[in-house]
Amino acid sequence: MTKRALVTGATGQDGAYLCEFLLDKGYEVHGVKRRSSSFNTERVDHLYRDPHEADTRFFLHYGDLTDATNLIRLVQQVQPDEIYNLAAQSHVQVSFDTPEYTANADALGTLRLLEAIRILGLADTVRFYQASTSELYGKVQETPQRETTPFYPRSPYAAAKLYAYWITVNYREAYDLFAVNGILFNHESPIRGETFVTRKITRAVAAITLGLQSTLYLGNLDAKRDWGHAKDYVRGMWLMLQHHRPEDFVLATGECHSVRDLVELAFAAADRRLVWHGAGVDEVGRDADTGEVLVRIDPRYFRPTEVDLLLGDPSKARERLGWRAEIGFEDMVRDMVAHDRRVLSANGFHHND
Ligand code: NDP
Ligand code: GDR
Repeated sequence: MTKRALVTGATGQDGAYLCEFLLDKGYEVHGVKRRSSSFNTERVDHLYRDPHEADTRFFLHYGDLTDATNLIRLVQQVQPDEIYNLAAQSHVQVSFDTPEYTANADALGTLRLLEAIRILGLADTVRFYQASTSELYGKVQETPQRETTPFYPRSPYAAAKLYAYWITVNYREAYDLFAVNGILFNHESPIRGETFVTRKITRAVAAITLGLQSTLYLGNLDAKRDWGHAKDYVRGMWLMLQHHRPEDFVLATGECHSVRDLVELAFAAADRRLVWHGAGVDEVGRDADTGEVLVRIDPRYFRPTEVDLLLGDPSKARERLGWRAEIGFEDMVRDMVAHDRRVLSANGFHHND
């Protein structure tokens, strides 16, 4: 029997990798996309086939996590075996500007989807994955962070995701739903959104080295993250839903780097060596050979409350799921810079922060 998956957030970074992964496994995949005035399916266009063709296994449906009736109809129509809830307003800094919307989509959106499953009487048959996050640890209480580390959210995004985490646990306990939280540490790729710090840096390095941009403006260079590759992490999501019982898992590499390390590495991938001068908001990154200022600080990118350090302990996922991160940080950054150089050489550059 062909398995059927419903993926919210299918047009995002993880959604695109997950849909491809599930199609390769033989699934019929139903993605949810939002109505937009411009095309927003670029990341999954390569998966799409004309629905009139035989053997089509990838479908896109309009939907929104703020629209309960739409979600009920979609779950009813698709009758999925597995639901992956990846849709979210996923930008931490933006959540300080749009806290109510973020709570609506990320917290209540998760509840709406869980309720759709319950109302339709599918709690016995559906398996549900919730995209939880290392941002839950926020002001960290223990390092490295694992499944038992207490949460301390530091943004409207993290607070919304905290609700989503607990409502997922509650539906598992109250209704026996196979519902799990993947507590995923940062994961990136060449199709990462352009305003997250990794992709912002690799695009800027590409643009600077192609002569299309002069300076990269950043916020907190000292923040440290455990950065893995999205391709590895979507495999982990699937493994969680194949496990014999519903449990929450951390996915991480177990290694962390600062934003500063990332900038240096990205420039090195384009054969430019960076040296730092000054301190605080006056700190600059200069080209070691020419002295040209390539990186400056813009306090606009400082967050009202910051998460200083995230480092995950993926032992449980390794032991119980056989999962590990295979793509290393340096290879990933080099690949992202190379990708952005190819894209910008072909299409040019528009500024985006
Ligand atoms: P992206 O921002 O790339 O993708 C988010 C997706 O959600 C997009 O498809 C977006 O649509 C969609 N979306 C946003 N709001 C709504 C809404 N109201 N209704 C329906 N769809 C909506 O995120 P990622 O792929 O990086 O992350 C996937 C999930 O995992 C998110 O929930 C994120 O919070 C979480 N997460 C991500 C981590 C990471 O490091 N990447 C780590 C831990 C958790 P559109 O394309 O139209 O904008
Ligand atoms: P994060 O990712 O907040 O960890 O959330 P992001 O890449 O936005 O920030 C990482 C760190 O870099 C610092 N930083 C900057 N960040 C951005 N975006 N732009 C800058 O100019 C900049 N300068 C420094 C930030 O302050 C921060 O400390 C991501 C998202 O994918 C979430 O959805 C997910 O839940 C978590 O990862 C795990």
